[in-house]
Amino acid sequence: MNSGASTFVEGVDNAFIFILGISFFFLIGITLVMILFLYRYNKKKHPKAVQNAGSTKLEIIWTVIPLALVMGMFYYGYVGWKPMKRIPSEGVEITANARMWSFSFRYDNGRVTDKLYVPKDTAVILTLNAVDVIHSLYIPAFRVKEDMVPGLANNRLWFEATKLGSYSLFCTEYCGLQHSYMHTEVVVMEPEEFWTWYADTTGVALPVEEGADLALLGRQIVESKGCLACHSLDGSTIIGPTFKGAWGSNVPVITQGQQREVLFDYDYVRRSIYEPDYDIHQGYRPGQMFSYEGEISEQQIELIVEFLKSLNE
Ligand code: HEC
Ligand SMILES: [Cu+2]
Repeated sequence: MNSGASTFVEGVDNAFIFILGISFFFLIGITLVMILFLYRYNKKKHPKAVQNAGSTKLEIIWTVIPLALVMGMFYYGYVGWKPMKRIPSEGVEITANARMWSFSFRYDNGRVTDKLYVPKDTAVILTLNAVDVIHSLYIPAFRVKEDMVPGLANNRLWFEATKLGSYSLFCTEYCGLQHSYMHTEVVVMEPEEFWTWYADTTGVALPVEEGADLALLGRQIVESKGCLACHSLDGSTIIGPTFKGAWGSNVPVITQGQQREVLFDYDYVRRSIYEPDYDIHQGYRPGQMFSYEGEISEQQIELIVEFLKSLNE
């Protein structure tokens, strides 16, 4: 286990070990007593059964001891849980967005990332949103987990990381076919390093070097945003239409109840990403794809378009 990766680890692990210890004690204890009784009270040694009726002393013992044990469990559980619910008034605020099937994280200065970057030894307060269905954000190493419910306002989770490194972050609420694709990382950085990274707004606009392979950059966006969970590149239909050969084709769509054909061009792609339900590709259901407004920038759309074009080559 990643011992001590956040301030909650000790509290949660204490409760866990306490309960596990009691369970083991009874597992072994009861098994031993059972074996002992098998031996002691078998028919040869103890041919005549005896009926014992009523014993106040025994009743008190088997009430008081279990009560003490469960109160002990409650105590450790409560002590570990309380600080999680006491969200500090100051900290780094980040909005976590979940959708089928990817996470994205938005910082106050407009940076949007697929991995969660946080400073060490600093309170981090996540506001949890879900666009489509219920997801749940889980960081096992930090011992935090909270459901992400569409429409639930001010749903927050906080933690303070205490060790540098990368840790798994994943969705722990079965949210559809590709639920298992919903995993990413939390990267814990030294505070100075974090603030340098944060202030570096070149990250808001992607640095595209001259001569860079635009189609490849577009492909990386499409992969990291989870588009390929619904759109195939090989002509097959997953949940949405395939991207193969789509560029430049005439798409049969339904727009506000009217059948029409539109050219699969830049404007169509842009509108499909920002307003997916404006045109519905015939044969597909609306309400499957959710708007990426605020999550995918205009510049990223240009790169996605380069990638889609490249599929025709
Ligand atoms: C949850 C599944 C899902 C995800 C994820 C998804 N889409 Fe879609 N997408 C659909 C469905 C279903 C349609 C067809 C219905 C419609 O036209 O709105 C569609 C339609 C489209 C279209 C129009 C295609 C056509 O042939 O008419 C484009 C372009 C598109 N999506 C791009 C993207 C991009 C880019 C991403 C990732 C940023 C993405 N989609 C993520 C389900 C998804
Ligand atoms: Cu999920």
